[in-house]
Amino acid sequence: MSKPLINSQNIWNPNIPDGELVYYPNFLNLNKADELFIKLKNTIPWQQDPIKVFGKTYLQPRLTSLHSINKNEYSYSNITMESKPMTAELIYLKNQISNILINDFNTVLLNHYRDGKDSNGWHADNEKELGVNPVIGSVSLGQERVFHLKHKKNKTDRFKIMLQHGSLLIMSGSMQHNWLHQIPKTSRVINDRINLTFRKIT
Ligand SMILES: O=C(O)CCC(=O)C(=O)O
Repeated sequence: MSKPLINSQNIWNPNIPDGELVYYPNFLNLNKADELFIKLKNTIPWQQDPIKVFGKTYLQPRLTSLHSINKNEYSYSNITMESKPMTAELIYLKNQISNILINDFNTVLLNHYRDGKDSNGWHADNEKELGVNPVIGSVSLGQERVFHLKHKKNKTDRFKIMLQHGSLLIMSGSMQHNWLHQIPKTSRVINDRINLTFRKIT
């Protein structure tokens, strides 16, 4: 897996310490982003898994689906998900990411945030199946949501990115060791959003 090619004008690289992050706001053109949002929303077999928090079981505050080239299981937050096959749209997106980043992603985890009450709590993508310094390619479709990052040790190192429709965020290097990320709830009345995080699971 090589580093993102930082040769386009249309990127944002905040040069954060202890990790690498590059944001491509216009990764997809508007028509393609609209088309993919509708298609994925209507055809992905979304599920809502139970999670255990401090011994109590809740339903995860979003819908998810896991898809893989080679059949894999993936475990996080005490959930083990069985993967389903990649669809044409997921392969299209993986190939589009290859124009920016030569990658060997074999799995994609999709999240559907139905409204502002759906969220994704503070975590790092640091499961051992992802390897030591995982590269994560994260595509956003639909409603813009704020992506928060905070350094695990330096509590004042925090920042936010508004993840827009059709954008791509790439996290790499030691990012998952040193930083946590989240999509918090919002009390604003908002539309739904789909996020796809492409990963390599070994
Ligand atoms: O929805 C997002 O942008 C973040 C998703 C995420 O953090 C994850 O699936 O691990």
